[in-house]
Amino acid sequence: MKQRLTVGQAVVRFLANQWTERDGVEQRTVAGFLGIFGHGNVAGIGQALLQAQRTGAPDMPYRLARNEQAMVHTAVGYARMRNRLSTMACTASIGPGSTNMLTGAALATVNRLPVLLLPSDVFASRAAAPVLQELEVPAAGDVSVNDAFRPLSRFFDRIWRPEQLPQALLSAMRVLTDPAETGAVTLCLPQDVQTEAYDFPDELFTKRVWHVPRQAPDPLAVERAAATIRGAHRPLIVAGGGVIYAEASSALDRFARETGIPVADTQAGKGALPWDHPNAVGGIGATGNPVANKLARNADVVIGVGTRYSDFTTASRSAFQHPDVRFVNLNVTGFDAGKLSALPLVGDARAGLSALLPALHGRRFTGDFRDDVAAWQAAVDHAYRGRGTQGDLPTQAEVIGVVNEACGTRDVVVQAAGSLPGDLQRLWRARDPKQYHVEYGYSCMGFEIAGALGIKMAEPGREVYTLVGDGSYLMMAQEIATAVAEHLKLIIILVQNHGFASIGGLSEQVGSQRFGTAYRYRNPRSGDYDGARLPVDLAANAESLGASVIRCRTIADLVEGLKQAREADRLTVLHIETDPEPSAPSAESWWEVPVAEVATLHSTRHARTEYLAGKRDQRHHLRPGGL
Ligand SMILES: Cc1ncc(C[n+]2csc(CCOP(=O)(O)OP(=O)(O)O)c2C)c(N)n1
Ligand SMILES: [Mg+2]
Repeated sequence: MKQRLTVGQAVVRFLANQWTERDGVEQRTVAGFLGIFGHGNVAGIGQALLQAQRTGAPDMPYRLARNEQAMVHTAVGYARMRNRLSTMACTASIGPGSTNMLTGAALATVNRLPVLLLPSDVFASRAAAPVLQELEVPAAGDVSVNDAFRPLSRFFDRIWRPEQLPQALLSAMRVLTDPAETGAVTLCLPQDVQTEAYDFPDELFTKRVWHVPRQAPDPLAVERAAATIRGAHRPLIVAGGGVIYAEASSALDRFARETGIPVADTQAGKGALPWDHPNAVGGIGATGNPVANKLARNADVVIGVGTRYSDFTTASRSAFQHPDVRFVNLNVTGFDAGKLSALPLVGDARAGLSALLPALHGRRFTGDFRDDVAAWQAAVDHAYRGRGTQGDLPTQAEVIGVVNEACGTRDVVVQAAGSLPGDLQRLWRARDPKQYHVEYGYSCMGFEIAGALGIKMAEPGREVYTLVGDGSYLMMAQEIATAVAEHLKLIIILVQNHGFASIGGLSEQVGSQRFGTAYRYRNPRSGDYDGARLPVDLAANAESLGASVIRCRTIADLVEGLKQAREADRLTVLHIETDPEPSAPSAESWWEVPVAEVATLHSTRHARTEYLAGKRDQRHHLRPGGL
């Protein structure tokens, strides 16, 4: 039997019948569509979604976003909250609508998170070429702007003819649901092809379940890894996002308790163990804490679980200083498992930890890190209550402390860029594996509100707090209007410090004197942005988008405001001005940012000397991982 459908209708019907299953639990692979219509998709995918909504079949909800980059962030937030087992499809018009999704595509792929992107494409027929917004490449007739998705996508295809669709859809689903391969999956749909009818075979639309296996690592590799760990004196576990996606917290808890090995976390791994777990030592690396970083410096065997070892995690490869340090990496992706010349354990985090533990034959390590952790937690307490340098302005650490204490165990905090991710990595006390959502693979300004929206869609029962700097807010605040339209409640804490506190500090560190990082009037005399504060009122801006806004002047106002926001049933923005000076204790770590080799400025020359001193601790990590 065949079904005569347009390509748009076939895509929607097919997606409504895709299910992902792990551990016996099924959920929709693509839970809904996010989109913005233009001439590229209004009559194709748009018609198909309308038909679905009007007739109730297939069941495919549609939500209108306000910016295409943002809608990919929303899909990413959704996918991360659902541990990569469910996501959203994003439909965009041709040209700018589609290229606006490029940043989102990169973010999804870097973070190993599934999103299905359906950029519209120029006419396959070319009868009216060039269509509005078509890129014309004189020497290559088959190139469109959508080719820019190729390096950003884990799967890419373009459907020039309807009969190409079935196989492309199956390939797309395979990659989307494979935890080792997943990321942005892009199917380009030319605007005419979307509307063309074809007799699609019935079986394309039968319910299909994509099983996500818990692949166990190779038994021989487990034996080798266990022998390496048994021979260690000071092992350290680095828990990354893979622990959380694999729902391996209980397995890690058991592994850590029974072996006594301390567990440090990365940005994506925070919450893998609760902050007060006896083995938890908190954040590692450039934005970590001194206790985890001291353990890293001295570790002889580092067990990476579900981590991609970003430069923040490895302190630009200066974190691990033991002369004989070796790595054992458990990761579902072979590429990540092999990093730092590790002994690779390719497999699911839960299955891998469960296989590794018995192979250690009861080997226990007696580290003496608890006193250090207690001293560090006292420093966090102090930072939560600390005073700043600028009169009575609250510090960022105080803001984090108040939000942390307001957060219930199941509530979620969201962030992505600026000085907040580092402070959160150091100071946030996570109590649940799904509580901490800092997008730090792409660290994309503007993710905060749009991503939080996806998290709320995935788990409407959880309170979602998103902390957003003024810089990030100015890049992408418009999804407040989307949240308002969808009756989705977020609590947004808008941290106003009049510019880039993070990059301002970094600029100073590299000798660039905070050049071009303040949101102030340009001073005609100095030529710099060191004039008066701008008459910008972001609280009023949020109000204009439909948010309920509370202006907080003091920390006490914020405490009270958070209480009101929790009780409210609508999206609330808490606006607070903070001291731009750093307020979290130092990580006692390093991050490589290169400094000009020659310069006439004294500040640059001084910074160059510091930079070279930091580089002396950088390691290659080429030693084979096994014993
Ligand atoms: C899209 C994007 N552009 C540029 C950057 C580089 N960048 C990182 S943090 C930052 C400033 C962030 O400002 P704000 O949100 O106010 O946070 P603050 O630094 O003040 O904490 C910039 C420009 C980035 N991460 N993302
Ligand atoms: Mg700022």
